Amino acid sequence: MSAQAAPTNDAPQATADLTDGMHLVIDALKLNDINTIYAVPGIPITDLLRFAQAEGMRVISFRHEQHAGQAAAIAGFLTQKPGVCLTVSAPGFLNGLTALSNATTNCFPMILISGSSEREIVDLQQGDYEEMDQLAIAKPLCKAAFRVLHAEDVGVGVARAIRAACSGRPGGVYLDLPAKMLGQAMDAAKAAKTLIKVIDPAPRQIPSLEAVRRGLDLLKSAKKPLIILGKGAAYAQADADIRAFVEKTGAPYLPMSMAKGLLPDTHPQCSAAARSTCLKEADVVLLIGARLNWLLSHGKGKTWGERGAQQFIHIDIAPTEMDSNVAIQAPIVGDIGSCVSMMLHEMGANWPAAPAAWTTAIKAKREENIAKMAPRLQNNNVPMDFHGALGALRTIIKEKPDTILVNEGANTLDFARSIIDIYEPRKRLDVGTWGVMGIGMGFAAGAAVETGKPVLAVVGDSAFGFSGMEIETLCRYNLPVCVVVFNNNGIYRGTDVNPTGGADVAPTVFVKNARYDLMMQAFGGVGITATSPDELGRAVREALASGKPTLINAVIDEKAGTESGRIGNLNPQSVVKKKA
Ligand code: FYN
Ligand code: ADP
Ligand code: MG
Repeated sequence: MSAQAAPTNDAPQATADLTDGMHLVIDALKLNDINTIYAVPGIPITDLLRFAQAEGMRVISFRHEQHAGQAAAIAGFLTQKPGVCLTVSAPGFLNGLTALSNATTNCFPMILISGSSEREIVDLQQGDYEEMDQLAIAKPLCKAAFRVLHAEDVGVGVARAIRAACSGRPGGVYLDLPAKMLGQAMDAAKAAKTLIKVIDPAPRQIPSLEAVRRGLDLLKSAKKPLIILGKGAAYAQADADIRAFVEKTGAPYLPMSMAKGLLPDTHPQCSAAARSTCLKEADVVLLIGARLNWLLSHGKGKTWGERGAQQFIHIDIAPTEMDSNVAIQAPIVGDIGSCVSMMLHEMGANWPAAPAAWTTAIKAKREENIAKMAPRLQNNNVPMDFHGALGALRTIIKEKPDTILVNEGANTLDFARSIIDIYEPRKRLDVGTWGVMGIGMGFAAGAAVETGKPVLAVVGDSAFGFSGMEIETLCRYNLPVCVVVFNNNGIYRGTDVNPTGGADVAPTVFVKNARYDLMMQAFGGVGITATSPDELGRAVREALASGKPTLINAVIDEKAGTESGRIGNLNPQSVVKKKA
């Protein structure tokens, strides 16, 4: 589409038969059914954002590029189309890199587009405005990176970015657009011919029949089969086949955090509540879209019973993921939808039930752990502890299973993962593979914009601090997000003290009894403080029913937290004896 009259700025008025780089970027995105841009305006992209909005795209402006990028990244995870984040040059580009890297690490399709300085000045290091070789800096942090120097190449650049982000293992892509190119004019009719509608950006990767049969033979031979579902399985959107496959095997399964809800956490085969036993004792482990990385102790050591006796079947779209940590006896390389449907077909009608001795043992362990935890979830203590507060939220998600839960923190993350059951696919969005604090408000905004569903963001007070200013963004777009800040006065807890007795507080302690709810009121949102699980439950129900941007400051006992939640073991232990 040729350029429209600029809505409100002094940019040169494009004439009917001319277009320019900015409009070609918009046309290329719209041609590929990308209709939302997450951004922070500024030189040289402010007008591009104005034009995009004038041409019917949704433009969501944030206060910091990292959170615009996190919103774009989670948009990619939820829709399988690349989320697009647009930033200014240099500092704005750098602010977007955490999100670009996080998308790549988590295999979310996302495109970071940044304005940049002119090559001829940057390459001679002559000191341009925000001079930086952004393409070179981005390359190691993303799946692919491209620069477009001529307006007639915008169509190719956007097409390549889309295909790189979505095909194979999805990930983050960087697209570098120097300011001069954005203003480059060209004949509109000629320009239209340079645009590319990407055909089949994420082609199915069909596994070999031999690999599928090898995997099924190994699974059938198992005395103690275990299936582990990872966020790749959630991303695949092959929900019905995955459920049918898991149920056909009858085997216990473990959902990694963002795979929760592929089958309801209350499913009889869900063995999350017997995690340690499953990992220690399984003899054949089928990984579906889950990597044997740190979250699974690299497939070896104490977590796996030190026996090294497990045999692994691994379904992943990335061939080089196989053997990355331990030997994989049955690699099945392909997209999960194709792999699972082929396995279902090859299993035929008479697949043997999983060995009863194993399923019975796991069921017993699961019920024992659930029974042990149950009473702790019913308390109405004041000040609240994590279990009482999360017990109230657990009940609400059970009542409203289509609510999207965003979760970050240390104790707030780790306790919520095992306490709040998820019932539908892609309804739990959290810190994922990299443990990034600060995904909260960006993920909440992106999920609300992309799905229109109610979002409940349950975040630690420290985690909230990384993106807290974005509650103004939530209010500005009136997004249906209820933020619950678990306020325990600090990182992990609020009780550390400065051993010197000096005036400075301990490094992990915050202002006592901070009123995060008043921040939300400052922007016209609903701000409430809750001091008991009952109060918290009432306030969240009201917020989800109203659809209004709400922040609930949930006062948690500052003694309740543990250092680093469930991963305290990752902290180095000092040999130096603490001064008495
Ligand atoms: C789980 N469990 C349950 C339930 N669900 N018991 C009762 N009821 C329910 N519903 C049990 C489970 O069987 C385990 O007990 C225990 O609770 C913990 O389960 P979890 O959390 O799934 O398992 P674990 O051991 O913590 O998993 C390791 C991990 C996880 C690394 C995958 O901790 C994780 O994902 N951490 C992310 C940390 C992070 O990224 N933090 C951000 C940075 S903040 P047992 O089976 O008896 O062991 C840091 O400071
Ligand atoms: P809790 O609910 O346990 O009190 P908080 O949100 O208060 O959790 O604290 C979580 C904290 O964990 C983070 O804010 C941060 O200080 C720490 N942390 C752990 N891993 C990371 C990481 N990868 N990046 C930044 N902070 C981290
Ligand atoms: Mg805290």
